[in-house]
Amino acid sequence: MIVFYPENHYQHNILEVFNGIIMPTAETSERVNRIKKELEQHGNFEFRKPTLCNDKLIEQIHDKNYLQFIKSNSSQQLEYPSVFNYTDEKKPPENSIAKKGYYIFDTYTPLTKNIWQIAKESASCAISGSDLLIKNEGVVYALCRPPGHHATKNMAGGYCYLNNSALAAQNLINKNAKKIVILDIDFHHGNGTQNIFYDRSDVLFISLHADPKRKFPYFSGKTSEKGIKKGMNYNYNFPLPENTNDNAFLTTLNKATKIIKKYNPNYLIVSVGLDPYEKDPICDFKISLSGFNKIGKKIASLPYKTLLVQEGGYCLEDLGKCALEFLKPFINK
Ligand code: Q9C
Ligand code: ZN
Repeated sequence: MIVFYPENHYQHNILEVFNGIIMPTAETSERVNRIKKELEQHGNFEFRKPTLCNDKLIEQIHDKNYLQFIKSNSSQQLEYPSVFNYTDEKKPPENSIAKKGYYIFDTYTPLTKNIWQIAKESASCAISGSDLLIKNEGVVYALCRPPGHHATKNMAGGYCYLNNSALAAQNLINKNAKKIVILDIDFHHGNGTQNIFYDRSDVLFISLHADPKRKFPYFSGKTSEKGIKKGMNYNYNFPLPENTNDNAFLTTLNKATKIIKKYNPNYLIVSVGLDPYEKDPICDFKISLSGFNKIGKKIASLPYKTLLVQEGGYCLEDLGKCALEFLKPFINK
């Protein structure tokens, strides 16, 4: 299996502010180091550098002013929002403190000195992966870091800056795909992907995740969020309770695969979070290693050209094994 890997990701090192206190984050460079090492030891994975994508593609998904905001950061320190937009003013502010609260929705996702280059390289992994699907090279894995599914059209958050899966989907649409499914199995709701495609019927979004009443991103991920305008009934959320186990997850995944088959997409993009894992330090599902293998098998049994895009997953100790168990069923698909 071909794997696209962002070789400069190790330069991306953040801290998060929680309840007013700056502290280490779970989103570290060691995450992708562990996954890479495990796949290299297995042997059936070929690592490639992505081709850096065109900014024009990014402008199709993200707001120009938001992109300008992340591109023009020149600070050497981590930059956090302090005051969030409390009005319904839609015009971007001039003030640099106001801007941070306008374009970042939490205190976990700081700007860094090279965030534009870093986020673009991560997105390019997913985009290069989608280009290979067109050439029919089998299933491709984009080992993206930073992750993408929380990034909306115009806001960073949840450790995400550019929406890697959404950019891959748009690239396929530009190259003549008519229907794409993005299936999101990360523990957290993919609020960014939902936001981007909420009024579109050409990209159907399905997310299995922790009930937002209990967990981040708190404000979205309810079953009642079904899309708007042309996108009505092209958005599906499956919020799940604490301690969701392999069987419960697979039962819900079955409902998702029925929706996918009915839509019959040209391509399937999977936002692969490994944070539903039973030992994940920040999550509360109970998916086992063999559970990831079963989830992989179920998704791999679908008859679509498939791109796997790495999102979250924070149990450093077992992250490589989680990835390998999930990926095994896709080798030689
Ligand atoms: N101590 C992804 O999995 N939670 N993002 C912060 C505060 C933020 C998760 C916890 C979770 C973001 C891609
Ligand atoms: Zn997550």
